[in-house]
Amino acid sequence: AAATAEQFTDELGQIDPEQAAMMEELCIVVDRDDKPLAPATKVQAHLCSEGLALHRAFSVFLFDSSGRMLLQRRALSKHTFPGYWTNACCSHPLWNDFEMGLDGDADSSSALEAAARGARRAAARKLEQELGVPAGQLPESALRLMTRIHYRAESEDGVWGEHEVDYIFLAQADVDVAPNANEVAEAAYVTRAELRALLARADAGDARFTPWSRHVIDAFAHAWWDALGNAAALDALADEVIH
Ligand code: DMA
Ligand code: MN
Repeated sequence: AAATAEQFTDELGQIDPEQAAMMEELCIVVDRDDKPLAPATKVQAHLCSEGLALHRAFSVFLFDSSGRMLLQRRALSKHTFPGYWTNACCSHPLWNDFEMGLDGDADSSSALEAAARGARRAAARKLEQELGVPAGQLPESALRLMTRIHYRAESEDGVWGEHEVDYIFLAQADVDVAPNANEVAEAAYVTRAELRALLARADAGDARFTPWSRHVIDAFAHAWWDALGNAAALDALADEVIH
């Protein structure tokens, strides 16, 4: 921890102090097949100058019972993609047995099942810290793993970036949302038509979407919308591929 603070003092000094305090979290560096290789601090894994090591992440796409999708606009205090619209909640499972799913009956489950279990736990942690969703309102079993995507994107400043295997979870539930202002500038439920209108605004340069949320929306979310509420149809849309 001391080495991190010393090594990246300049970069950490430029960002929001509450965000900087979380930059010693240990991300899970993985290979292209999503096999864990080593821990890396969040600061190291997200600095373009450090090479953006591929690491594990999750993205929750949350719908309410009437089928509206929860979007958030990232707080300006976020060093990556500040002020961008994105899906309900994203972050990283951490390098520990609990969030790597290596505790308990790990021996009897596949590597993907274990990793997904860990990612669901990280999602529960961040849904509470970022959006104020009370623990238990969205049980881990409610997070349906739809797919994984591998992507790399630099933030506009060229200093910070992402390079992730992102676990894409879908959930449909009515939850209480109380956004943490250090994480989220604004949260809003949108109908399919309202999302289309916001995407059109983004295409016109009037709003911005994070690259991962835009990709998932364009490639997958429209099909999910047709299948919402139908477990078999949602199962049919899920896969074990890293896109
Ligand atoms: C990182 O999200 C994860 C993805 C899928 C981009 P984030 O920047 O919101 O993470 P954190 O809230 O941990 O800073
Ligand atoms: Mn990341």
